[in-house]
Amino acid sequence: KSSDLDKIKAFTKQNKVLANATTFGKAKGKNVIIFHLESFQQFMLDYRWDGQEVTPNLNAFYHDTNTTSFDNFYNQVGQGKTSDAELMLENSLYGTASGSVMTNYGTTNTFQAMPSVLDQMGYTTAAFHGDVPSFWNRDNAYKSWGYQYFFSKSYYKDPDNPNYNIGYGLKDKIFLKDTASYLQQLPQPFYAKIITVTNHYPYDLDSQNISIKKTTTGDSTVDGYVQTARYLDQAFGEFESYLKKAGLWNKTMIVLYGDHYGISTNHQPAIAKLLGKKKLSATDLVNWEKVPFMVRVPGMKGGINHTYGGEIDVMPTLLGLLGIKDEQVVQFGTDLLSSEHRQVVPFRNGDWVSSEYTKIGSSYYVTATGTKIKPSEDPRVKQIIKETNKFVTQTLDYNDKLIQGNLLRFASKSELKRVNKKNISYKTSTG
Ligand code: GP9
Ligand code: MN
Repeated sequence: KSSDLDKIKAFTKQNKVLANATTFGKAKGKNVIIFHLESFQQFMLDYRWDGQEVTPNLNAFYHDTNTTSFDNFYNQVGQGKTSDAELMLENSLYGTASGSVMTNYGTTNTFQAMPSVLDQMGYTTAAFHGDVPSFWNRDNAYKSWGYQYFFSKSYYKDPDNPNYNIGYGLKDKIFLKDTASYLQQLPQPFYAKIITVTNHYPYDLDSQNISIKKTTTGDSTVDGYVQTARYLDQAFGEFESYLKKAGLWNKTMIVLYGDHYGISTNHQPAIAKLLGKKKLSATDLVNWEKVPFMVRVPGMKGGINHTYGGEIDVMPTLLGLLGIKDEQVVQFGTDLLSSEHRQVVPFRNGDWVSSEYTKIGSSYYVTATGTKIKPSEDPRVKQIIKETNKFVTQTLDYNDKLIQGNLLRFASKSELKRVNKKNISYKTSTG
């Protein structure tokens, strides 16, 4: 019903925050690149192994004076993994409690996604990925989101060459080389999303691409992770030099993010070894869900930002930097750069982290120290936790109603411009 949309609109309006006046529009008119770091976790940044930095190029980007880097940023994916991350980043909507929204609703639902919003501002929009287009139903979901182009595997040179592939698709270095030449041909300003894949479980790599020793936790599903993370880092380094050569580096807002964990918390003994800890606390395990979120805006002073947030907050944050008033019909996240940003990060299972407290199952902790608390012992804490629980439950509940009922279709034409899917085709000449 369209009145259900009104209720949800009222909820997100009420949670909406004021833009940050000093950063609003700092990237206005610039190209945008969203660079997806597959399975890449925050702990890898500045991590040292075997006497070396594992990811020197990403570390340099993390500390670049023009990069704003978030170190309390969490992945919030559910069963939809990569596809949930993509959905959150570009729609500020959560995945559903089970399954993948891109797969189950990507073809039929109405969306108001970054590509279609930027298309209306005169941007060229394109997604790049070295796997077949049907994975996670990307070919259909991207149309619904308004992507003008989707360069999937068959657009690349000799895509089925066994030496060019590993795991789910093209090796990142091979993939990024051709991606860079396509990028240079796009009319500017462009909005481009680039999805890497080599740093994916089971972290296999051909010997010629190995440049660091495996870790020695003794857990064979974990120990190759540093090797593929290093490979991803080198691939990013090469991509960076392509962009510099093409004169794109300083004309582009470059966003890097990790989509979800690479090493699941089923591997606690190995995680403890990687972190050099005897025992892991409950909050160590929540912190394990942190992923990078870094935004480099040429000419804008950056730094490490400690605000608590997650993937749901990316779209409003980027719209602010681009100077686009985010009067989106519905966004469940808020601008991380706004001083009014509510520092609560809901997870898909109903747990949450805030700058003050953390909920795991029915237990509560002080986020900073990991100390377990009994909320009932302090009326102030009890009240905050009650309100946070209410906010998180309501957010996830409204989100699921919106998606399952395809409620955005009830938005008026003036608040949500529809994508004309008939004009979009991702076919190459070879099919
Ligand atoms: C495949 C890739 C993997 O195309 O994006 O998705 P994931 O298994 O990480 O969800
Ligand atoms: Mn993934």
